[in-house]
Amino acid sequence: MGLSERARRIHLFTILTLAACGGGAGDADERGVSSFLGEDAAEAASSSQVSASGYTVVEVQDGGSITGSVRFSGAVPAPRMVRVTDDFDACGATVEVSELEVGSGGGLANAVVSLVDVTSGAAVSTSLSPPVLNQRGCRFEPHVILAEVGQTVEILNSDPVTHNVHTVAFDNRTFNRTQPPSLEKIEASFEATEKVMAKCDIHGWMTAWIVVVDHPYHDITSEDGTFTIDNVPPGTYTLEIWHEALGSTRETVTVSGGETTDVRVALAQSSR
Ligand SMILES: [Cu+2]
Repeated sequence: MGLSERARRIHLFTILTLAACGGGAGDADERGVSSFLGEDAAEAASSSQVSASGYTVVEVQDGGSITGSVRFSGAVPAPRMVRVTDDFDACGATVEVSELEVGSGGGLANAVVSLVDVTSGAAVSTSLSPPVLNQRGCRFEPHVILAEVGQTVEILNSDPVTHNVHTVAFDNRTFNRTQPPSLEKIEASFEATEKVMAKCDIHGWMTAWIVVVDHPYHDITSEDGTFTIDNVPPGTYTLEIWHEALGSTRETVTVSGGETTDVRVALAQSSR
């Protein structure tokens, strides 16, 4: 395909030291996405859907892509071994809890990569299948999911034991529900863009993140740390890279029509 041949490579080998407290609360900037609409966007808005935050759904002409990878720089912390005190059949005798999932090449999984200042583009629903958060082997799977504002998230329990789904949020209503194996699913939806943490009060190591979005320009890094954001209207944007344990950082990216911009970022743990 011509896209990769013409790919414009911008290598941003940024080693970042992040503030120790930059974790879960690092969403303030995303909530502050500008609602200012330029002339073009304002014109498009007259016949298009506009979200509460000012994002306008338009037909994307000659979109470009952002691909790249997020790597972890530094010594990977050893996993923590948690001794299970109950529900051995489902959870095992011990559970290995890793703060970071780092692949063999240093790729960092479960980082959320987002365009934080995009004001118009494709509809989010075209890129998201109904999000499902499962509880299996006393873990949430996957660890991070995306959900559109107002979209139904299905929370399942595949284990033969009771779990408890308790969300931690600031801009969304929280809930705290017990889920025995007999309860096929819990359906939840979220009103505002935010990174919502879900945890199980019964098994303290069980955590997950539901990233509530109002546009499609997000991705979650895979096991090798790679990500792809497609169909981006040409322009210059701020790309945020967020990880629950490492906080967030931002890069400026320029997207040209029909081309791919490559972004490579390394995150490091702060010296605490
Ligand atoms: Cu549980």
